[in-house]
Amino acid sequence: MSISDASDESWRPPTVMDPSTTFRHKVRAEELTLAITPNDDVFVLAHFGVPHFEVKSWRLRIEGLVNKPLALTIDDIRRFPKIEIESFIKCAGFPHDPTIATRSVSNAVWGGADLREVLDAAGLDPAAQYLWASAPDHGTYARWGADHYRKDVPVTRVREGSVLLAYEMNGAPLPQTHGFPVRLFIPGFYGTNSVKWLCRLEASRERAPGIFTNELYNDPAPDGGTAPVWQAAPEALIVAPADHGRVEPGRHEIWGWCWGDHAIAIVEISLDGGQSWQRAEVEPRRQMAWQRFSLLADCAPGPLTIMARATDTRGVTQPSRDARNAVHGIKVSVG
Ligand SMILES: Nc1nc2c(c(=O)[nH]1)N[C@H]1C(S)=C(S)[C@@H](COP(=O)(O)O)O[C@H]1N2
Ligand SMILES: [Mo]
Repeated sequence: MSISDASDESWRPPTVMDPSTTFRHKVRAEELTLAITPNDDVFVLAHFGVPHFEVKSWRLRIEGLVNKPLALTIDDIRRFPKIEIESFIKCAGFPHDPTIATRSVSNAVWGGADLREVLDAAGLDPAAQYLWASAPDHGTYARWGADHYRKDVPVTRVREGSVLLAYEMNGAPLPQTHGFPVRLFIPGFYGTNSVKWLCRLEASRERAPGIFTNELYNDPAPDGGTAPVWQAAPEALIVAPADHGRVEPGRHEIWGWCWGDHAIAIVEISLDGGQSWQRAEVEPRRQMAWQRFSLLADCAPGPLTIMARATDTRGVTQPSRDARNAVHGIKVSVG
């Protein structure tokens, strides 16, 4: 039987979905006070719910355009040199609507094997352009249904390095909800691409078929077609003061986190609904981590709207509205 035969179930272990409906977890922006998000606070998004299977029946299969197909156990993966990358993870938001900003973001240290090395061991065919990454979770999400979760990543990104077969988050084994035992982790790409509960990587000349690559997570492109939701756009999130909170009149530190596939060079803060902007301090980026920005500002009594706007090292700035990375604004009352 061909490995690409859809009826071949051998690529995945017997799986039970629990819960078997969309599972989300998220803390409020003002709770993201630590540079490294504690594991319990890292947001969770699982379209179909959370799959459970026995690790002893789990393998990561690497096949398709490779000279030496592999079926790796967790111990096999741990034998590759372990690398650790501090990186933000940012959800793209609604898979079918790029105009809504959902602002689910966290920052963690991801530990695992560099996929580039694992592909070298499998003898990746130079003709391969994409890696199809599949997981056994299945069911329905909103009005869509699928019998597995599959994304693809360009081989060029994997060759740049630091794309992980991740088995640790902040030094601990991956929690079940975050993809135990192994997930793909692609620093700089939107979270949707970092396939959890990874079971299969297929090297191909073509992009992967399926709703998560063809229908969902595709943005309208200028040429009238669509573009895959891969690299994360620049964005800033205000942590303090808390949205809808109250502060005393006087000087306050306005601060938060900013991130993007490219490092953030500038964050500007507006205290007047976007009419005027002041430059905040932005800390330099460590690896692919989010960066802290801050500004000391005088807050006079009354209602106050605070906005933060990031610009990356290429000069790309956040749109003011109708985008997944639209400028974040909060309202506080001073007095
Ligand atoms: N197998 C699988 N991987 C998945 C998903 C999923 O539903 N199933 N959701 C994706 C989405 S949309 C996001 S934003 C990230 C979230 O990762 P986290 O839950 O560890 O924060 O996982 C991605 N990987
Ligand atoms: Mo997401």
